[in-house]
Amino acid sequence: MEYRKVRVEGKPDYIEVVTISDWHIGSSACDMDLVNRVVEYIQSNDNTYAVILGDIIENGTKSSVGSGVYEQVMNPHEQIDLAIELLEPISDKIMLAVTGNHEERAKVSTSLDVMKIICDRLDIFYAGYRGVCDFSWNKNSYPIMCFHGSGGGKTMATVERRLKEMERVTDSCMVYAMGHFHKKLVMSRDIYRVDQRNGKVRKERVHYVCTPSTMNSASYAAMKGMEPQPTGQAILRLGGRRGNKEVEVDFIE
Ligand SMILES: [Mn+2]
Repeated sequence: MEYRKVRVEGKPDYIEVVTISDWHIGSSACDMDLVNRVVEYIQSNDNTYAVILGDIIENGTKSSVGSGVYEQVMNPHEQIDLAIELLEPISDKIMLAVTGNHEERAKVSTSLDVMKIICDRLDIFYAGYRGVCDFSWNKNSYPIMCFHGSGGGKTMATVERRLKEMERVTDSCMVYAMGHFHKKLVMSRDIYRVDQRNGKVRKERVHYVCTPSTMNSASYAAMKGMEPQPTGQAILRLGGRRGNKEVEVDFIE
């Protein structure tokens, strides 16, 4: 499992981490206006960082599932170029990236790791399928588990289960972040953590966040008999004092 420690400069009251996910660049359903607003938000706000959770490009291929290959407005190579162009102005604020099943399509048939290519071009830390991005300042630490998500998520109950399954992999994170399902879901629960350094047991709130996509995927929702899907991107607002860390979740919509 890849791990990246991000030491935040100064002593801000809070920082923000935008979860960039499921842009599906190249799909006719991609809301480019929303994508541009997400980039603009990250670029223009101080103490605002980002992580990439995958499915940045649509990457429809001849062998990929569904009719996406016929519904994309540019080919995968053009999608990679556009993704790099869009991410370039904020690349120094993107602290970690994981790949999604749409990038994986190229790997399955050609071995090419599209997300690695994008990250190498922009000098972004690439964690492969999953990784922990740990923001720390003011002697506080906020580890965020980043994973694209996998499998079907037709109901909210499935998405909830998938989010909580991440905690079986690594149980010490403060936020478990996922995309993939194109659903908006924010949950939290309190647990006691053993603080061996201070010889205490501390209550801590664990957060589970599924960020929606930037896709107006009405036809997909119709085909699968699902309710209309929301669009947007989650903002994790990390703050609070030592021993009383706080996480709030907002959305760019
Ligand atoms: Mn996906």
